[in-house]
Amino acid sequence: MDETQNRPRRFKNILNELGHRTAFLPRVIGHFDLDYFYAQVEEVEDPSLKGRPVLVCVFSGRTEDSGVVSTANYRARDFGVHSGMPIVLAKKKLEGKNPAVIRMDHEKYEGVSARVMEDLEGRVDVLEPTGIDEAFFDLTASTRGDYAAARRTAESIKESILKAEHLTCSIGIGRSKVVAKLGSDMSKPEGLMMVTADATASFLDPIPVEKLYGVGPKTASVLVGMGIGTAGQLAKAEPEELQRQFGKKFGDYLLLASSGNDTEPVVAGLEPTQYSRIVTLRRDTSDPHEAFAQLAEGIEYVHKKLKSKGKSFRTLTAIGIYSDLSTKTKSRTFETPVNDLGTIRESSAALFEEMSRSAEKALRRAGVRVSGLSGTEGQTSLSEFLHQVK
Ligand code: DCP
Ligand code: CA
Ligand code: CA
Repeated sequence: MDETQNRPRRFKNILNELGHRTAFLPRVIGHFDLDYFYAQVEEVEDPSLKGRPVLVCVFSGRTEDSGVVSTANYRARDFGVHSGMPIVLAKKKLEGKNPAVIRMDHEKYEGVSARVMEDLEGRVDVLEPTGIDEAFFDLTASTRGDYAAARRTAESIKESILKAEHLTCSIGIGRSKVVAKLGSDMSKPEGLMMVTADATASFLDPIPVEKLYGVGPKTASVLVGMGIGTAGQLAKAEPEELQRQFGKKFGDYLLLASSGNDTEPVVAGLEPTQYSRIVTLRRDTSDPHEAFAQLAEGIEYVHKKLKSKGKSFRTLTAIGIYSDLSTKTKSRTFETPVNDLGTIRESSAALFEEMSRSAEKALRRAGVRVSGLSGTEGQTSLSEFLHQVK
């Protein structure tokens, strides 16, 4: 068995303390991403879905089918269905194909995500989650820069997630975050792609610029306008010209990224994917107004949190915990990210009102949660900036 598996925490701490020694080793960076995440979780829960096209959807509630596809399994993607597509259109594409249309259950996916991240955390040197189903990780210290050892660790991660959660994932390994992310993207599904240091330049050469981590559609179209379509061409661009177009920080990043020399470290810690506050009511009540009034502070807390982190959200959830301790939630997803106090107040009041109509029991606790976070004002660091471009 490879020494990086089930490594005792004490050994890991020693490795971390010796971190500075890794400066002499070639970096071994990984990127992990679960395959068709929400839809795969639904397949695991209901095996009868296997083989059918599966759509996980966010219903807006206006008409029976209004809303969008959150994600689809690969069977559905074969017919041209993708994330963000209106449900009506997706159903049209799957006419006669017996699709399963499932309501998104964010709570459930968050739970699976938390367990997966915890497992990963124990198998790598440093874990940096960057979304509900993905993370960067560093294996430089534990593999001492050896890619064969890194492959064994990646395989053990895949096996473990498959065994514990019955989920498949894709992993990319390379000498930088950009290379690792390309590896997991390109090897999907159930993939494992290793790009050794020597192979990096030839690997990157033909890659279209829009596939590079941190390069959004806007940046890509500016680059293409400059006659730069591939990573190979970008790596040969004039630094001054890139700096003029994109500013020094991002211009320099583009040059490094395109040659696999981006130096962004893997930074430990969970990027919160949501903020929430639940309060216990002074007495159990069936009156949504009485409950909501006591949630004012919780709402202000969530709003302050968003402001201080410079984040907006797309999904607002009202949480009700009843006298028998059962939980009920009601969510609303906005077309574009929002973060103002008025919207949070009004929308959560409406959600509580709605929730109370179908509840038989009295509320004991009430809460509000915002999720689907994205950055808003003035990015503070490059890594934060890159996290938003996924
Ligand atoms: N998601 C969403 N709306 C989007 C994109 C994604 O709600 N426009 C959700 C559903 C996905 C999850 O986030 O399951 C992870 O997103 P990914 O981009 O990683 O896509 P998938 O995991 O679904 O598919 P893939 O196998 O391509 O990674
Ligand atoms: Ca995924
Ligand atoms: Ca992802």
